[in-house]
Amino acid sequence: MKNVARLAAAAALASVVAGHSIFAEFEVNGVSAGKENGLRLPTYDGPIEDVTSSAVACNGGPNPLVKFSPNVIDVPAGAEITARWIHTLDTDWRTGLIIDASHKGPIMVYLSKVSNAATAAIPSGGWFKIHEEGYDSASGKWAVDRLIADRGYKFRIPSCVAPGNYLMRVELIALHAAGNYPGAQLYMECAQINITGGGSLSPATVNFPGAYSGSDPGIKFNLYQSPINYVIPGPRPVTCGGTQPQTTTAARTTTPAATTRATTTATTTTRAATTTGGGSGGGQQAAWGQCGGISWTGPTSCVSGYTCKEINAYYSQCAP
Ligand SMILES: *[C@@H]1O[C@H](CO)[C@@H](O)[C@H](O)[C@H]1NC(C)=O
Ligand SMILES: [Cu+2]
Repeated sequence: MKNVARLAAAAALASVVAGHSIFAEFEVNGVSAGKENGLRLPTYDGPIEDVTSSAVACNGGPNPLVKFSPNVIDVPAGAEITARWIHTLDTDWRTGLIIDASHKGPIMVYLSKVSNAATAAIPSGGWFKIHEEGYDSASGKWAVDRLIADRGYKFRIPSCVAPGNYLMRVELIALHAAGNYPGAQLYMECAQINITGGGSLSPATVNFPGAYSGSDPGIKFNLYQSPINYVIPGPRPVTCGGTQPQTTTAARTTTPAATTRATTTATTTTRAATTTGGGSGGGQQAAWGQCGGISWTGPTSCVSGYTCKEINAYYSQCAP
């Protein structure tokens, strides 16, 4: 009966693109701001692939922004944010598809200060990174693997960020087809937040477009090599005077000088690796899902109307 349920689910997904995802809700210290609240959203869950387009800042372009929340969400500096990506806006993050497991890659968060987050034009400048996580060779997990396992992705607003309104750019990059450029799939939406408390951080900033190029090793990247040495694109995240702004729980008892060095890398590695199911054996893969490739053990046939097409030796997907 599991298979029946899976087939029914696959059939239901056949009319939409199964691989994609959309950042559509967030929590502040464990309290949801409400689905689609405080966000600028497209209804289509597709990626941005052109890192030189203006849509690389807060989506739009091929996925027009059509859902504007009128609300700005208060976020205390130092707060823990949980970002919820869901496959489509109709998905329930508790039970539904988050993003296809093939879509491995890093997760990053940037802020840009604006006067009124509800009404500001999407800024091309002023962006600074507050969090990043790529690949952890110790656990063999990408940030996206943790997002899928946890049905949400946690990060912290650095306590030293200056108070005020910001657009918060929460970004996931799927690398399954990133061997050539364009190919990396950037999934980001921008939240409208008002940081309260905080400090007086005055960070160096980058532009979107501008922070990434098609030749960046973090954008043009072969996911299927071994060992994996992944360089997260963009600048390194800001730090607050040696205080690690990430969600690591390890107590730091090092000297100030050593701490300053240690905090320049932000990948958290303290979580135990929880595994997610990979391929599921039989059944038919949904539209755009993975259906083949070296070490793939999941379904190799596709739902009606789709055939399994090879993208490279490691990844085939169900295409019309
Ligand atoms: C941001 O928060 C501060 C501090 O609570 C408040 O005074 C201000 O009105 C808020 N601004 C917006 C635009 O929400
Ligand atoms: Cu996709």
